Amino acid sequence: MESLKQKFAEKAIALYQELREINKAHGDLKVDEVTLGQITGGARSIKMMLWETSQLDAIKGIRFRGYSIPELKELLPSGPQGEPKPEGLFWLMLTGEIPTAAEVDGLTADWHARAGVPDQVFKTLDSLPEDTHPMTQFTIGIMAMQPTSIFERRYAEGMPKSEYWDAVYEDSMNLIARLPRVAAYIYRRAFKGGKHIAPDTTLDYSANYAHMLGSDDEDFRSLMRLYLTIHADHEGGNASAHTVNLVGSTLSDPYLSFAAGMNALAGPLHGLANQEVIKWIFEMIEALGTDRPTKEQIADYVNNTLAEGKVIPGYGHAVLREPDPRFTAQRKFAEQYIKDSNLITTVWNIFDVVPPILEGLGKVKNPWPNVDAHSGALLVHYGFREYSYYTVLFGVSRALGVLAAGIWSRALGMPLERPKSVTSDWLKAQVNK
Ligand code: NMX
Ligand code: MLT
Repeated sequence: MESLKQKFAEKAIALYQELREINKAHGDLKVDEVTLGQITGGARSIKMMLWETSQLDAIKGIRFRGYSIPELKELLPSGPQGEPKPEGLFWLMLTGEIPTAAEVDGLTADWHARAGVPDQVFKTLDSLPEDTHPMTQFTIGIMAMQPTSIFERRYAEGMPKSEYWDAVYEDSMNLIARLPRVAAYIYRRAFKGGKHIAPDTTLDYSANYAHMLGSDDEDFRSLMRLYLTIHADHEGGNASAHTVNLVGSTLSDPYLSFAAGMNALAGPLHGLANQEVIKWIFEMIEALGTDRPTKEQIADYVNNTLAEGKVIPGYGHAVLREPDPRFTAQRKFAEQYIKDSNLITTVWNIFDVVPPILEGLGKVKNPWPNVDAHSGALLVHYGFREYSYYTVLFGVSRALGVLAAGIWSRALGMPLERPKSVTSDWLKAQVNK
């Protein structure tokens, strides 16, 4: 059986040649225009990077190598209850091919073999105050693994450019393999009195992570498979992916670039929104004195939040203009696995209430829920109430997409990323031309 690395190399070498020729023949082809509003408006929609692993459509949502989430659920090798294994998605993102069950099992085994975490990482984490935010612990844990970077060592030894992708591949595989252990360690030290649980190498990537967090529930394992699959990638322009891409383009190794991306994910307008959603719902339940608020009560609470000048977490998106298919996938999961939960019913009632209110503001471009609107309620259902941890789960999943994309970037010889900035005087001069 051809290894993942061999398969990737074949595809990448062919695409590298093809892109060189396309660039030579058509490098001057105009593919986009930039408006003044895009410069002052967060660079929305400006096409400025290659990202092989997934592409986002404003209406249809995310496609991983052309496949929608329902298609991935159909096609990727899955766990016993039918939820796709993220190992399969990683394979797909690197090769463009749906792997066989044997290939996915091989990747699970490879990651188990690479999963040893240096003791120094645990010592570093143990030196932090226990109430350090889990995302801060996560980036520190990633940074504490950086001294093991193969890319850094080989670069210092004079590795030629043609080998960059190989070293990035090795670092990325090691990092992905180690992340669940580090992430579970953070959870157990922050919330379970430091009673750690050893990995179980008979389990797949998601079930083993669930196990180390403290759950061997079959439904929770299924949730983790789905969760780690759907959060993995959202094309290259989102803040965490773009950060990993930017930092990686300086030839910082995957530990450095992934840690940088996780610092972007830790912001409340990005990945931290999953913590903010459940915090906001818990506060609403507390304020209203009921754990099953009516739609009228929810509407009042939403209006109060907006009147206080805050955003409704879990709603809106910089690209999407329809409900996020990742929200829909989680809703379907809840419909299938969870019967009569007040919290999940509340999430669905919020879905009925919030969009018309946001639309009524007349400025929100997308009133629909994003991925973060649903994930917390599912985690609470399975006993994970410590919402400050939720973005770490997002981060473990995001590693799969951004690190796969990082391997592609080095294989395709992508240069240092360096877009142009302008001053307000320059902008004014354009207006007055
Ligand atoms: N609640 C209240 N106001 C909102 C919301 C919302 N959920 N979404 C957008 N707006 C406001 C936004 O603040 C802006 O107001 P102003 O002009 O006064 O500054 C206006 O609507 C226009 O913003 P948009 O162009 O619609 O949104 P933008 O692309 O700038 O931002 C988000 C996208 C996702 C940052 C924004 O929708 C938001 O803040 N949502 C809540 C936080 C959230 O759920 N983030 C998670 C995103 C997914 N992820 O995991 O990364
Ligand atoms: C993501 O998954 O990265 C978020 O939905 C944000 C984005 O795509 O901009």
